[in-house]
Amino acid sequence: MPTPALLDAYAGVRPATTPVWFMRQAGRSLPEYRASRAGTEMLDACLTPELAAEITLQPVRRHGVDAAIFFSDIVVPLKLAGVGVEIVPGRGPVLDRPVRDAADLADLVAHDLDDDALAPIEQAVARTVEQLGDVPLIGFAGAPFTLASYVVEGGPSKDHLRARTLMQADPEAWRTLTAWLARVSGAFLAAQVRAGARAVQLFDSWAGALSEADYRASALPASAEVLAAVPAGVPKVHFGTGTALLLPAMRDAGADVVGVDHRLPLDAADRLLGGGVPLQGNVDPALLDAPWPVLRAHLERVVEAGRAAPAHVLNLGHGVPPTADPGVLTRIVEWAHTGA
Ligand code: 1CP
Repeated sequence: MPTPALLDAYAGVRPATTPVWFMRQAGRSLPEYRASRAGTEMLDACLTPELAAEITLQPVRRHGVDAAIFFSDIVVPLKLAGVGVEIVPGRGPVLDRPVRDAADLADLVAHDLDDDALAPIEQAVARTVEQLGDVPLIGFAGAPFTLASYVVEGGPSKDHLRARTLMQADPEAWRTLTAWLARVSGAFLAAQVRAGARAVQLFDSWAGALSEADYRASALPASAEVLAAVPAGVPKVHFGTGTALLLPAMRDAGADVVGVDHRLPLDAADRLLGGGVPLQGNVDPALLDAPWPVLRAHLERVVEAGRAAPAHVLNLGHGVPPTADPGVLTRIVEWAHTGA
């Protein structure tokens, strides 16, 4: 059987047609997702194997994308470790007990994630892979810095101020926190690979809030631990937003492929990386709502700039907005595969 185009591209071998998938391709942009989720809390859906598998498969059936990404969330390993966390509709992950002092931290890191607790993840991945045929499944996890932002703030934040304060003010507490997050995120990722995920992506969505020096000193080591939990031979993608200044450091954390948001043209990303690194990205999600000729011209520019890299996987610069027209996503896949 030939290697799927996605895996060739992740290995740095440019396939005949550009592989494409979308971050957050499963989710509220799809009516079938909204129907499947009706009456079920987000984290309950993630922990119900049949439902998680069904939702993972929906965008593959509908759009014909080159990869599935496992339907879950970056806070699922915390939930499985017994931490009080929920995903509040319209808001995002919210913790019962944000980590604000030494007692909060001691309470958090007393939780552990054993392999039994990961059973629903392995079951969901195994079910998904069975039904995917040759389409590869991408497993994912959140990077410790981005997770620490939720854990310290207690919920979504814009500037991640409290997390960045802790990082500087109490490096020892920060190391304890990020080492724990690396362990649970790494276990979550390794479980997905054991059950059949053929590539992984580490989301450090908010890493762009850091300077390169702070990233290298205080975020990279824990991210490297998560990536090191993935067996050799499984390609590792590393993604964040606003990371133009961090791309070489994110590669140095142990990534094989670097994801780029819409702010930086892919040829500039290739130059910053010194060449030789397969890239993923970076269609501006705002253009999904533009007239097709405008979007098509943007797609052409993205793919042209991506030729600077050894290989390129087309994706958005960040997740599919819930308001996106799914027909536009299908059209992007057709365009990537046929040029029409
Ligand atoms: O299709 C897919 O991409 C797989 C599913 C997936 C992934 C990869 C979900 C489902 N979440 C994630 C990762 C995730 N979760 C990230 C990293 C990627 C990114 O930056 O988008 C982050 C930061 C989260 C945290 C999170 N979960 C937020 C963001 C809040 C904020 O700080 O702005 C939100 C809104 C969620 C909820 C969530 N996760 C996933 C879905 C489909 C949803 C929406 C739930 C719903 O239907 O209401």
